[in-house]
Amino acid sequence: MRTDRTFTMIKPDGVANGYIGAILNKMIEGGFRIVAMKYLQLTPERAGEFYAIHKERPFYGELVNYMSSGPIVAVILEKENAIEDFRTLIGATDPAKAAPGTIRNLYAKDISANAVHGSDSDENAAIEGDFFFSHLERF
Ligand code: IDP
Ligand code: MG
Repeated sequence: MRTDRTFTMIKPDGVANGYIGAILNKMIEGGFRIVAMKYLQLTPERAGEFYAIHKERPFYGELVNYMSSGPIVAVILEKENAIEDFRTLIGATDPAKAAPGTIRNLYAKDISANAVHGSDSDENAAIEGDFFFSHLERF
C-alpha cells in the first residue's frame, strides 16, 4: 500500500465561508501535490456511507446532516509521509485546540464545522479516495 497519499475534503463551512482558495494554498505551500479534485454536494445517504465508521458515535446524525448541507471539495493529495504531515497541517479536530497556523486554527469554527477532513491511516486514505474517484481520469 502506498504511504505517500492522503484524502481530504474542504467541508461545507470551508466552502461557504469562502476559504477554498486559502485552504488549497496552505496544502500546496505545505508541500502537497493535488492528484485529483472534485467539487460536489453529498446526499445524506452518501455522507452517511462515507462516515459509517462513526455510526455508533453520538454526533453521527449531526455529522451526516452537516456534511450534506452544502458543497464540498474532495481532494487526493500526494507527499512523502502524507498522512502524518497532513494531520499536522490541519491541526486538532476541535479548532479551539488546534495549534496556531494550522488550517483548522485559521479557518474552522467549531468541532463539527471544522473546515477540513484528513484521512487517519494509509488504509483509510485509499478507501476514502476510491469513494470519490473510481479512477484517475484523463481528458
Ligand atoms: P478528525 O476529522 O479530526 O479525524 P474524527 O474523530 O474522525 O475527527 O471525527 C470525524 C468528524 O466528526 C470531525 O472532523 C468532526 O466534523 C465531527 N466530530 C468529531 N467529534 C465531534 C463532536 O464531539 N461533536 C460534533 N462533531 C464531531
Ligand atoms: Mg477521522
